[in-house]
Amino acid sequence: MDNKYRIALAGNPNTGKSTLFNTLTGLKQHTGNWAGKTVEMKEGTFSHKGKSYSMIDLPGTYSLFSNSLDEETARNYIVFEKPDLTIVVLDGTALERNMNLALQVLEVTEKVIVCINLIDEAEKMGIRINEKLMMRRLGVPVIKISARNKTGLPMLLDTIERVISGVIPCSPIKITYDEETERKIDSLLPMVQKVFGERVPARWLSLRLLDGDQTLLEELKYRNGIKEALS
Ligand SMILES: Nc1nc2c(ncn2[C@@H]2O[C@H](COP(=O)(O)OP(=O)(O)O)[C@@H](O)[C@H]2O)c(=O)[nH]1
Ligand SMILES: [Mg+2]
Repeated sequence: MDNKYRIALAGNPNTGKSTLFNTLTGLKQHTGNWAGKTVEMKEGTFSHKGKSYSMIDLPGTYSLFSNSLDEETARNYIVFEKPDLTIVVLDGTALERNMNLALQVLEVTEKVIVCINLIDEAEKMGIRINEKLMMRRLGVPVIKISARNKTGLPMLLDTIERVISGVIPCSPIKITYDEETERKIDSLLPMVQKVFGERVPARWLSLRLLDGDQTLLEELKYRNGIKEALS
C-alpha cells in the first residue's frame, strides 16, 4: 500500500457507499481488519491520471460518536489512521438526515469531499440540490453523482486528485456551539494541545471530552500505550 494515497469512504448505511467503492475499485479489493478491531472493512485500489489510490469502505454510520463498534471503527480510522482524503457519501433524497455525519466528519478532518449520491432518485422526486451553495457553506467540494448509473464520476475523480494535491483547498466550516460550551472548549483546548500536539484534532477532542466519551478516552490511552511501548 506504499506510495498510494489513502481515501476513506464514510456515510450512513444505504447511501451507496459500497456501490461507489465497487465501481471505482472493481476487482482490486481485499477484506481486512484494521487497528485490531473485529469490524471488517474492504480496501481496494484504483488509478486515475497516473496516480494510485487505496480506498477503504468504512462501516456505514450515522455519527462518529462511540455508540457502536462500527462508529468507533469509522472514527478511529479517520482520526488515527489519517487518510489523505475522506469522502462522505450522502443520500441525495435524505440530505437533512445525512448532514449530521457530514458535519461531524468536517470537525475531525480537513480534506473532505461531500459526495451527494442517488441524485437520479432525488431528481425523480423533484428534489433540487444547490451544490455550489453547499460548497460555499461547508468549505469543501460538493459533487453530485449516481454511483449506480455512473454519472458524475469523472468529476469526482478529478476532484479527488485536486483536493489531495492541494490544488483545491479545503477549509471546513467551523461549527460554533453555545457560549457555555465554547467557554469550556477554550479552557480545555490548551491542555489537550499540550498532551496530544498535532496528533489529534484538538477542538474536536475537547468537545468529545466535554461529552464524556469514555471509549474514546480508552482508545487514546491504548494508542498512547502502544506508542510508549514502541519508543
Ligand atoms: N437509484 C440509485 N440507487 C443506488 C445508487 N447507488 C446505490 N444505489 C442502491 O442503493 C442500495 C444501497 O447501496 P449500497 O452500495 O449497498 O449502500 P451502502 O450501505 O452505503 O454501502 C443498493 O440497492 C444500490 O443498488 C444510485 O446512484 N442510484
Ligand atoms: Mg456497504
